[in-house]
Amino acid sequence: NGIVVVGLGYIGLPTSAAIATQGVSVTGIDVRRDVVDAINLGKVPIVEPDLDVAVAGAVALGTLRATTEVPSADAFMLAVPTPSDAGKAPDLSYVKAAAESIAPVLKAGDVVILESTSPPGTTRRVSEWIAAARPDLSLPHQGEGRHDIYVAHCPERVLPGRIMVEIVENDRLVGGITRACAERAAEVYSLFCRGEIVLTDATTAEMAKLVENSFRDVNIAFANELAGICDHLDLDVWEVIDLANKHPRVNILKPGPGVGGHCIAVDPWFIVAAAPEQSRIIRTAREINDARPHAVVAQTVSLAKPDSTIAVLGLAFKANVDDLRESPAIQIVELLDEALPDARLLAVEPHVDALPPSLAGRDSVSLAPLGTALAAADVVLLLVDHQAFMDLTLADLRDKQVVDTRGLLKAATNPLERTS
Ligand code: SAJ
Repeated sequence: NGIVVVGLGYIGLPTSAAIATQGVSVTGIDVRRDVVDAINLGKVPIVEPDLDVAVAGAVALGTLRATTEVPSADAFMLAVPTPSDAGKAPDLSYVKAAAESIAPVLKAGDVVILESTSPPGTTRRVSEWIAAARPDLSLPHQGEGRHDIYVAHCPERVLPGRIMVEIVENDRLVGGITRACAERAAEVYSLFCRGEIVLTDATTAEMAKLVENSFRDVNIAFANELAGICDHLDLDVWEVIDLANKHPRVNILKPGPGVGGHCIAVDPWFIVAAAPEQSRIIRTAREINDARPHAVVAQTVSLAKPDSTIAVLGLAFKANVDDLRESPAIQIVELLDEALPDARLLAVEPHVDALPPSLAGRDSVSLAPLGTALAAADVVLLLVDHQAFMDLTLADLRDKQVVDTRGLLKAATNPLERTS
């Protein structure tokens, strides 16, 4: 009867394509008609390496189709957003709506899998929401032994930019409300995963996923704190980190202009919300990373004149993606425009052809090709280490003020040679 995937975004669409490529029939559901229509034409509304080929191939093969109406199936995967504002309770309304949208077509034996990153306890709530909509079915949270529907959490873990590789290769956690739930959900992943499939309970899987992203956030915060310390001590943070990382058990991440994207800057708050008293490092790391854009703006303002032309290299939240969601670069341009209203801001972002809404209405902000922006600029602010900027050197920018938040233009010589 096939698999239904609810939500055709950065996770749902690649997952649908990966399963459909194996010859299994997949129906993708999205509330957006334009997204559904594009996919049925074999087109992909997001930029992700190899996703376009996989979707076009599966649509041509006839194993992938998209629609707005949920059909009957054997397995249902929910891949919808779980937004959260700093420190506030996460918004589970999309998960609830997705659970309620599949409830009418569920039949005994079906498996329901929550892929969305979620606060501890959400998978049980999915089971409760389905039970409320379908009193004729027994659900696993009711704890009465055998149940009609199997409910599990299998958190997505793919890295944007490498999604099509990681969706197949990564190990997967499958957390069932009961063991039978985990076993049924694992069968679905064995259709397309080559990594290890590890069974656990639903709440442990929810927490493990949040811990993965919090681990990364805390480690990036450590690097960002070092950037502030080295700046204060007039040392090159990149050099300090390179040297410290020569120790066999030290592996410091890279400082940057802040932490963006939909996951790492959001998920730690789920833990803080669930255990506020206990989550001290996790909360502080979030605060350190959230403060970075302000530090970058202060440094740029200190180097610029009120009417400077500033080339801003990169708007995406990280290298080589087109995703501007929750990008610290966008926040930096907004803050700079407010701090220097007479400056001209030329944004260079090779992955998009229009400014995002929060920048589009601003007279002093425009998109420009790299060459044009560099020729016009007094100040160069490097925010994203895109491949397109890799050939730049400090020598190219010698007559300009430079703020390099990604260490791309770091001096090539040893400090001993620079001071002698
Ligand atoms: N960043 C730094 N310094 C670094 C590494 C990253 O400043 O050394 C910044 C990036 O520029 C970016 C942000 O952090 O703004 C996040 O980028 P990322 O590449 O670390 O992570 P995401 O958000 O693209 O994907 C993460 C991944 N999680 C982990 O690596 C633990 C991915 O595996 C998850 O599936 C994804 O979150 C998710 O959806 O949860």
